Amino acid sequence: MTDNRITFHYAPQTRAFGTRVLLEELGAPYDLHVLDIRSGDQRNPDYLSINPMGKVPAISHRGVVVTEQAAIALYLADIFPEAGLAPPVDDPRRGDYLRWMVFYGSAFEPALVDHAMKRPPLPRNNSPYADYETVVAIVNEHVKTTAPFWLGHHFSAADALWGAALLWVTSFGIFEKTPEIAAYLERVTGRPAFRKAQADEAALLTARDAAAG
Ligand SMILES: N[C@@H](CCC(=O)N[C@@H](CS)C(=O)NCC(=O)O)C(=O)O
Repeated sequence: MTDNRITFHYAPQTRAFGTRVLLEELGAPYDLHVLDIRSGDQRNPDYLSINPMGKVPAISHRGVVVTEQAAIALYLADIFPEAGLAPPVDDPRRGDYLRWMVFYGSAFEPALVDHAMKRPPLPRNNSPYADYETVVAIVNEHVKTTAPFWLGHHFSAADALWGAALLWVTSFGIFEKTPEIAAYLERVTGRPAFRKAQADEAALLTARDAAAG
């Protein structure tokens, strides 16, 4: 029998949350390796041998290590095809799916972080994401026109990534919670997997605080 168990390198209240949502949506078996990033666990040599960036999330699966949220989501959704959270390779929706997963890390996050940090914008033709306004407009237009989920009718791994990220950026006030974004977030965060990931994370934080005294 193939061992499909995942080791999930995770820290609460981080970008690893979306991966946790996806693992729950997939019904994937996983063991948590919890890092305390406040005390620098992510820079221990053991962890740097897993992710030299010293970042979470990361996963280990059958001797394979995957880092970067979007890559992890693409990998997991393909490893558990029975959950139907990734359009198959010959599905016409596959192109859109791949585009949005990569756009998240290569355009959306850098655009938001640069803007939030008030970094001077690069000339549009040198910037990997054109400009902040374009990125925001593209995402808002997508959410307005594609419903109920990121790729249309069916929940996919793209929703675990984008749902967790939009929840994070709207709650930090660095992305506007338009009525359409709010409605999308309600649909994603109301799902049992999302709620379980939130409840499990809250329990972990409570246990950590109690242990710290
Ligand atoms: N590009 C990475 C970013 C991951 C990331 O920034 N993780 C943060 C937590 S939200 C982290 O591990 N920070 C610890 C540190 O940098 O020391 C991804 O998308 O997975």
